[in-house]
Amino acid sequence: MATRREFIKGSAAAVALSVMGVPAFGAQGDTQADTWVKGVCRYCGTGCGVLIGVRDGRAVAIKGDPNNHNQGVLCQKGMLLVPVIYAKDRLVRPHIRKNGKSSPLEPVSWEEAMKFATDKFAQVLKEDGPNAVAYYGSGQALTEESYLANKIWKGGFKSNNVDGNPRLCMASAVGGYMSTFGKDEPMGTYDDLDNATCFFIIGSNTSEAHPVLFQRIAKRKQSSSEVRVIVADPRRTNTSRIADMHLSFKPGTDLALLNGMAHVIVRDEMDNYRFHGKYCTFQKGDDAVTFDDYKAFLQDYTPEKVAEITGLAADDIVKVAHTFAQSSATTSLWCMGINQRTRGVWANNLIHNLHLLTGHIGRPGATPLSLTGQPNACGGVRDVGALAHLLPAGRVIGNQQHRNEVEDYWGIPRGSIPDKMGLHTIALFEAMAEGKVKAVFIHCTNPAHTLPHLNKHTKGLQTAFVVQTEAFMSAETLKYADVAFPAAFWCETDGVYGCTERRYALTEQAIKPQGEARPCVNILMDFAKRLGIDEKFIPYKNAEDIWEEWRKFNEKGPYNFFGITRARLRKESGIKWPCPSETHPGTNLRYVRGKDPLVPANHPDPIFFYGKPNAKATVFLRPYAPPFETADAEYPFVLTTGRVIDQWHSATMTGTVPELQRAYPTNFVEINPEDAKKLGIRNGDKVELETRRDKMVLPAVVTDVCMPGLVFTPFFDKNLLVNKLLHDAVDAVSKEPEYKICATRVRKAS
Ligand code: MGD
Ligand code: MGD
Ligand code: SF4
Repeated sequence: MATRREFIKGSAAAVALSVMGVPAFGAQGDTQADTWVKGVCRYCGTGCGVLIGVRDGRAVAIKGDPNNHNQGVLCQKGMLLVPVIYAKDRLVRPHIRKNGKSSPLEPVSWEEAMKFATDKFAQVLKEDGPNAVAYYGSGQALTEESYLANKIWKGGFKSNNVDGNPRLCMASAVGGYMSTFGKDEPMGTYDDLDNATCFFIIGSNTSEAHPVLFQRIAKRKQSSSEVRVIVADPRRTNTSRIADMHLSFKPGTDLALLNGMAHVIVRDEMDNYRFHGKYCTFQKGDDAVTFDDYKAFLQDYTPEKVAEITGLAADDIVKVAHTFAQSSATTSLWCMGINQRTRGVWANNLIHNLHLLTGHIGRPGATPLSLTGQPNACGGVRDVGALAHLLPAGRVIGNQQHRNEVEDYWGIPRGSIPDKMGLHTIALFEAMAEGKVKAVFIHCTNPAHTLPHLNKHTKGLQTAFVVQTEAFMSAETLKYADVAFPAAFWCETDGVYGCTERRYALTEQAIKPQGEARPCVNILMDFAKRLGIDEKFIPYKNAEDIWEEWRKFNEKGPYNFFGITRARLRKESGIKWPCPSETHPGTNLRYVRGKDPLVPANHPDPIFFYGKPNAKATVFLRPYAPPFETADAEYPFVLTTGRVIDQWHSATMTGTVPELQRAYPTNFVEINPEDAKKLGIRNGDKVELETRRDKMVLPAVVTDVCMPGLVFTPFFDKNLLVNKLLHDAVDAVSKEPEYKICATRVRKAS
């Protein structure tokens, strides 16, 4: 077996080839297409524009959209999307399990499947009430689907049990933006990557998870000797290849590092007093404090103390803080290494703190920019509020005025939306196991593979009645489904995706759905109407009607994208909100006078944090706290999990493409050569990982990507469900699980 380093070199070459070498107008497949239909890549939150070549009603080719932000460039996953549509294991007929969980899934007609599903839901709604039903959705669903499901559940069934996989992914970033700036979503965009002189990349393996953005960062680095790249990740990933400084520190100690950087910046007077003095307040818990209190708090984070906690050299902490502060424009990028943590929201706050302290914000190249994982977690779930505590456009369940605004817009009596938050993901699956939630509608996600602590949470799927929309037979969750509805896949239907940079873009229908598959908005509407939801409440003929309603919802308020009409989306390759009118070009620099249309032109200050009642962003005093599990004498290693470039989550899609599957055929465990030597493990040996939850044997990849004491495994392989090993402790605020850190034993398997 190739070492991880060799893998990475191979992947790096693949990235270079597929990302850098592919000419902007190159295409994969048969280029003799009759028509080219505009869309967005099905995979990551980079949101690359694509053109799908169609001939005789079949998708035959794909190329990057030269007019979208990716300028015609795609990575290998994007380039290999077309064959996924025609994979042999596409789910193309409705199925039901007639006699309970142990009976087989059998193909039936749509009518029989719908009746079976809605009879059970009707029974549960009648006998157990709205809190006994739930919707579990996805940042991969189209915006219209998530908006519709949210409306049906919260306004129709009167159940706030609406959650989804963004809870596992971006919830901590949402918590960070909401608490620091008062509103969700980044203020920066990808244009900042072309202007930054310092990149602070923390907890993101950009090269494997957002390859086209990585290429843009690499290009920027090559363009000027002034540009510095700092990568803070316990693993020496492919991303660190372009780093001037790679900080490999003890997993879970980011809070100390970030406070340490703030300490140095303030101590060495590299903070921008004019900026934070004017635009910020300081807060400890719920209490307002002063800048001097903050300085006193930072005394606990001298470089020497932080070095002890993190394992870094004190000098490196000073150097990194100076580089961050002294560059002319610093962009921070982060992803799951920060979010999937029991202190994920705090870690997000501390990244924002660094920008607010130094004034690296609101200028081209100077911004905190969280990278979104899924193609539509931003637009589809965060913006439409399809989570248990949210309502559309930044409103929250807990606020009566917000509920009333939504009720009025939806034309339902005030008091219809329950005032109590629904169940967040982990609580939802627990409630399913306890029999409190009796029926769940799972849409475009595969929780039986991707939830943490799987042995515990699959009990919920085993106990509750499960209706699932799916596109591929290999999805692990189908093993628990009572009803499987075949979903029209990417480019078999139309809808909007919203990516990392607040850009909404349309994926148009290019071909007919395979077999009997149907667009999920049709499935949801049929389902709801059979359950008595009034036609007038969901009066849509198609996804476009839903978009119209949603666009108009946002005519006023801080999420304004009234100007993003379907007609514009058809013509333009994505538009970034705020965008209040049909002639507005979209916004790059949010909260900036003269750039953001929501900042009045005559506002006295150049920056206006209008998300906050006092128009000031908050610098939070957040102390270091260790992760939920740390290595100890009994379980002496830290296990972390994550992505590889060629596989997507549970691999139902990428696993069908031989070129991608061959690159990473199975999960494996990365282990440092020092540790391997001590344990007598060689490359390719079978290694047993044992945590407090379960144990599992995986092939070893001996490599210095992991620091000593740390092991890494990807999670795509359904034959080795590594999520059985993980705990399900969540962030106190965002309720996002700490996938990134648990304690484990490591031994050579006999
Ligand atoms: P991960 O591999 O999950 O990817 O994108 P990323 O977050 O970039 O984790 C990133 C890094 O966090 C890892 O390199 C890991 O070593 C590091 N890390 C672990 N513990 C710590 C820690 O304590 N501190 C810090 N600072 N870092 C730590 C995820 C993104 O990728 C997401 S959310 C989705 S949904 C998409 N999924 C996806 C995919 O499945 N496959 C591919 N190829 N691309 C994808 N893109 C998106
Ligand atoms: P996917 O494989 O993307 O993973 O977790 P999931 O969302 O569960 O599941 C998408 C499902 O939708 C697949 O079954 C696919 O076949 C199906 N599908 C594809 N296209 C369509 C369609 O058009 N319509 C419908 N209805 N279905 C479709 C992702 C989750 O994983 C995320 S987002 C994160 S950030 C977490 N990260 C993470 C981690 O870092 N480590 C570990 N160990 N586990 C993790 N799990 C989480
Ligand atoms: Fe698709 Fe992400 Fe690759 Fe772009 S970078 S082509 S969105 S997988």
